[in-house]
Amino acid sequence: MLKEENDTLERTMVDPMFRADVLNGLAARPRAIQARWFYDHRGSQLFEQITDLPEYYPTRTEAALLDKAGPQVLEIAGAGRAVVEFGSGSSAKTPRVLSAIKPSAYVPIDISGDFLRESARELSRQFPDLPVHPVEANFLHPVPLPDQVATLPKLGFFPGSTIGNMTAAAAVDLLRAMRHSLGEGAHLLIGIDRVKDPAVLVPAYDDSQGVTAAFNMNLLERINRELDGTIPIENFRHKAVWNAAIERIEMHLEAVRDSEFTVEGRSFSIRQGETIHTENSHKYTPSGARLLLRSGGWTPVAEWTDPDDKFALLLAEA
Ligand code: AVJ
Repeated sequence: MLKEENDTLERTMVDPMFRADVLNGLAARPRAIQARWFYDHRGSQLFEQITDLPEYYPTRTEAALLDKAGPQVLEIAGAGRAVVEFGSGSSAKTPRVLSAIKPSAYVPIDISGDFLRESARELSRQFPDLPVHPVEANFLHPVPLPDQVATLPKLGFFPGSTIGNMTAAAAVDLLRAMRHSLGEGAHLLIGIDRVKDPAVLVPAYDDSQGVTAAFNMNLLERINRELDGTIPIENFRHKAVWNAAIERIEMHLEAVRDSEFTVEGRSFSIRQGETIHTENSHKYTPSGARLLLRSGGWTPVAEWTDPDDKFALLLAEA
């Protein structure tokens, strides 16, 4: 299918999972909608902008760690592996890893086929000799890998502290699923954000330019666009809070006045001060991160951090 045709189709198509999650989430108490729905076209653009913000340290800190760790990962895990990236998205960090690790194949796994094919094409341009085998799948469940990489040792790659979006319980399930997907003898290279001073954490999720606010608010705009919603956007504001007990940043959309609206014909109301919980970003201490990996069936074998210990890259073996 041509790219243009595909875009047109997509604009008129609504993901039934999005619809169900929004309707259930607005009816639930507390109200909550999964963070995965941030990433429509506009949301993905805004996230790209977030990664460049002065306050948002994770992306650039991890990029430097990947450069530092590359040669050592190669030493420990060996060349000739199939690099399997979970939630490859736009694969922004992938070239850093591929050039250092000298893999025999690259397997990007993503739930969004459009992103996947686009980034697979881009990667093939940059690494013309590297076989790329994209897999469109939900990696929360074990994913059968392509036959072409069956006999190769695997290196899983899960950057960006994406695991932080999950509760610890869900993260453990995911790590186990990855272990199943990758098999015996596999390694996993994973980025995990650190617990730190809320004076650093909160601005990373509530930046001075308001990009993160726009990212959060875009979810309401997406609901209005795709689900025929009448949410009065100006009645909501972005809120980022550090939940110290659970060691996570929470993003909410807070009603600044009592509001009523409909989504897909269903009526909802929210009182001033009540919120819709839209994202968790769990942070881990050094021992917490290692315990998480071990709980998911992975043995930590190496770890890299920046001088301020803002972010960690961990290598583990199955
Ligand atoms: C892509 C989930 C790692 O939690 O830091 C950035 C998403 N949300 N700013 C994060 C996000 C608000 C990001 N992850």
